[in-house]
Amino acid sequence: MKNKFIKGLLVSSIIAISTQAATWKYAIEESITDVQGVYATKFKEYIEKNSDHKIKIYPYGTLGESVDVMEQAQAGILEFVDQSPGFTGTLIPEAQAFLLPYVFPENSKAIDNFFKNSKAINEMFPKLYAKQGLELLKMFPEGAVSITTQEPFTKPEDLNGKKIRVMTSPLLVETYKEFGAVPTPLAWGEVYGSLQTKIIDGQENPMFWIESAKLYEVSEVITDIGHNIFTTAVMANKRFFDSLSKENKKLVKNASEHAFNYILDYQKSIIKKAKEKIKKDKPSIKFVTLTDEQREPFRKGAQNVYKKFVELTGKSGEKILNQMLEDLKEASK
Ligand code: 6CS
Repeated sequence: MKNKFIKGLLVSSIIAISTQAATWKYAIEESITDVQGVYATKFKEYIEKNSDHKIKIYPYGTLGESVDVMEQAQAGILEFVDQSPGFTGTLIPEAQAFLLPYVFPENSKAIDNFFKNSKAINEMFPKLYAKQGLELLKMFPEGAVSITTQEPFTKPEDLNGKKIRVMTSPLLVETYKEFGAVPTPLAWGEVYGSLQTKIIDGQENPMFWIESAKLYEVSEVITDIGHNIFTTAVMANKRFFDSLSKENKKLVKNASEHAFNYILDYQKSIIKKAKEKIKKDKPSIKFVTLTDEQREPFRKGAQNVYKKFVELTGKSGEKILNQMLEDLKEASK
């Protein structure tokens, strides 16, 4: 009788602990008004509306560079983290599949379908992230990647000798070598200053970020060669996620879905405004879109980057890339 009573007491206190209101820490690589910040805010709103838990968002600059923040998430100091494959590539080489040039279509409906339904994202990548102590919750697009430079370019030879900053991914280094440039991997915090002091000549990023981080102030030309869509990923510390009750796991999944559905349209809606703001602030800026014909040599170079990806990631990378290509075909139907 006494044993039963103690057992009951134990069970109810375990339930009480696992359902206790908590404050979960969530770090992003951008400011609160940027795409990752808007996603995190939607996630927070859902969690706080549907539970007693609270979310504290840590924007870029509060906890260190992206790589430092990831270490904190893996160690369980942070419960949630947003990190883009451009940085995760050193930890999970296969994540660099999202950086491969000319893999994504330019059709935005197809891109949405892909991020919603991709088997690679929803079934294969979570296993790879889990091996690094991370529960992959969502991957989402932040817009087409443009290249900023000091001078116009229309072919790879024009980029010869030009130092183009990339995120710290070996695959992005290979990409820009194929594009004719001198790839220069740098942490985000060094980009504006390096452009200003002319240590580098250019960099690549989506339009909203070129505007919000004021990269256009230290660039003369913004060129679209249609080579990539900026992808990011939100994950939870796996030990933390696994320790959650069934309801809390569901809460986190639902909050992710809620934020994801919002962000797909949101990230599209800000591109035009960003471009207009840049033009207004710096009328001398040149926007260039390469024609299909002009893109051809860049597409050709991309073939070697695919080979390099398989070299870097082996059978596992090849398998996931093939699945991604199949998912993209399906998404474009
Ligand atoms: O280029 C970068 O490093 C940054 N770009 C974006 C769009 N988000 C965060 C990242 O650190």
